[in-house]
Order: sequence, then structure tokens, then C-alpha cells
Amino acid sequence: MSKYKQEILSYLMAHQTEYVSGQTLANHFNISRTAIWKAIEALKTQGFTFESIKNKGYRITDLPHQWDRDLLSYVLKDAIIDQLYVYEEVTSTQTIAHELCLAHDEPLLVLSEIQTSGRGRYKRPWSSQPNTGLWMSLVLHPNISYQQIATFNLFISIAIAEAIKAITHLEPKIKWPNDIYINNKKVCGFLTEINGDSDGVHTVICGIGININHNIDDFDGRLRQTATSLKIESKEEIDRYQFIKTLMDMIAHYYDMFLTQPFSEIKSVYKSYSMIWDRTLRYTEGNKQIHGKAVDLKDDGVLVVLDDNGALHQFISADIEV
Ligand code: BTX
Repeated sequence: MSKYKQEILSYLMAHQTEYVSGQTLANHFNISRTAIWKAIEALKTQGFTFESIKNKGYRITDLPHQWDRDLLSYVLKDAIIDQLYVYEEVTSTQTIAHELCLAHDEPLLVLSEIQTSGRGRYKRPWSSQPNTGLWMSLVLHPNISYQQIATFNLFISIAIAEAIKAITHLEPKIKWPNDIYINNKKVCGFLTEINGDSDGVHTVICGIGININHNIDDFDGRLRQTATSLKIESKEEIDRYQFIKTLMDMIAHYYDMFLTQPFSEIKSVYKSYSMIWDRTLRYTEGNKQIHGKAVDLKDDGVLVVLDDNGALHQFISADIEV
């Protein structure tokens, strides 16, 4: 495998609108034209398509449809991660991320085309079809207390909603605390797991699942009624690379806000995305179940709900039936 493959790809991606000759590449990287040719051949096997014109050079015309590590490295070169792990199939990116963060102190991203045991909250299964979605786990190391983790979720949910809106121009809605819906159907679920000690949280492992290019038939059983994808809602195939870049940019922005500003600064933005206000809904947390209306979201992320009998309840996390 050419050790220059990644650099050659980056160069060609940066010059995607023009032809780049083998000689230009050879001069730029100070390697032979044979080495350039080998790198191009290797990229072809990964799913890149090139137009190659005699005396003009190469131009990338099509990108791999599967997640490709080299392309993701290029697309995410400015992302807030130091390490990127891309797999074809894993049990769960959360499980892999938990293992990796034992040996790494830097921020990292784990992504897989397929998850055979993708999981949601309370060990519920997360359906993770190949070639359609974004199944990823982001490992970050904020220096925060355990109490602050509830607001981390709030900032992340705005980041996801804004990425969806920027790419599709649809109106995503946040269902507190962990889901994003479009037109009353679930398009994304995320969960945040932590490692910490008596000094506080040292690792946050945020697993995000987003249905991107699913058709309705891609969902099994009950999910056909409850789930949706960006493609179903926008009626357009979404470029997953463009989506993940936008998502990681939004996460970088809102993560920085999370570290530097109180939630109160963006509470009104959060509420504008929320789908639970002014609605009487069923809230379940453990054995506790009530029927009521959300009346406040406190600065520490606690949701205050007024039940049908006029009593106030506080939730740090709950399942809400919408
Ligand atoms: P949750 O417990 O709120 O959502 C799980 C519930 O959502 C399931 O019980 C099912 O009803 C429904 N569901 C399952 N799969 C889908 C789907 N693809 N689209 C819509 N609804 C679905 C939310 O948990 C957190 C999910 C996090 C998933 C990511 S994927 C990457 C990372 N790795 C991993 O194993 N989990 C996270």
C-alpha cells in the first residue's frame, strides 16, 4: 500500500475541479510516477472513480459509497479529534470506543458501516443498517463535574438538529433528552456514557445514530411506523461525507460553548427546537410514571413537569411518549 495514498487523495480532493497530471503529483510529493500510479490504483479499489485524460492528468469523479477511512480523514481534517477509527462491522461503536479510550487520552471518533448490536438507552437495540446511516461514537475529555453531563446532552442535541437543518433545510425537533425527530418520527438517537473518578468526569463517550439514506423498506417491523430518515423526509439522497463534516463542525461549535458558557445562554435556542412544550405527555423514569406538561428546563438540564393534578416533578432523564 502506498504510504502517500492519503496525501495524494487530499491533493486531488483539494483540486477536484481540475485535472492533475501524474508528473505534477510526482514533483509535489517527490516520488516516482509509478508510486503515484500505484496509489491511484489502490484508491480505485476503495471505490474512488477517476477520469484520466492523456496529457492532462487525473480528476476524481466519484467517491466511495461506503465509509472510507482515507476520505473521512480528509473530510474531517479540521475536526476536534486526534484519532479516527473506521470499521466495516462492529458490535457497537460504543463498545469499541470504551475499549479504545482505555489506551488513548486524546479525543477520538469511532465509526462503523454496520453495527450488529447497536444499542440505545437501557440496552434497547438500535437498528443500524449498512450504507445508509451514521453510527458513531465520539470520545471527548472535558474536565467537568458529574452534574454538568446533563447539559452536555442539551448542547449536543442542538448541534445535531442544526446539522440536519443545514444539510436538509427540514425542521428537526429535539425530544428531550436524547432524540431528534422530523415530522413526528425518530431520525436520530444519541446517548452519553461517562468514565470518571472522585474528581469528576474524565471521559465522555457520546454515541450518535442518524438515519440518513434509508428508504422506508429498510426499517423492520414497528420502526416503519416510528422511524424516518433524512432521505425519506427531504426526498433527496444525502451525501454522508458532507453530512458528517457539517455535524462535526456543529459539535465543535456547541462543545466549545458547553465548556465556556452556561446552558442559560442557549436555552431559548434549545426550546425553539424542542417538541415537548405545551403538550400533555406521558413521562416514565424507572417505576415512576406521570402525565403532564413540561413547564421548565433548568440550567442544570433538569426538566420540570407539571402533572394533571397540579404537582411538580423533576426529571434528569425520562422516556416520553409523543
Ligand atoms: P433509545 O433507547 O432512546 O432508542 C432506542 C429505541 O429507538 C428502540 O427501542 C427502538 O424503538 C427505536 N429505534 C431503534 N433503532 C432505531 C433507528 N435506527 N431509528 C429510529 N428509531 C430506532 C437512543 O436510544 C440512542 C441510540 C444511540 C445509537 C448510537 S449508534 C452509534 C452508537 N453505538 C451504539 O451502539 N449506540 C450509539
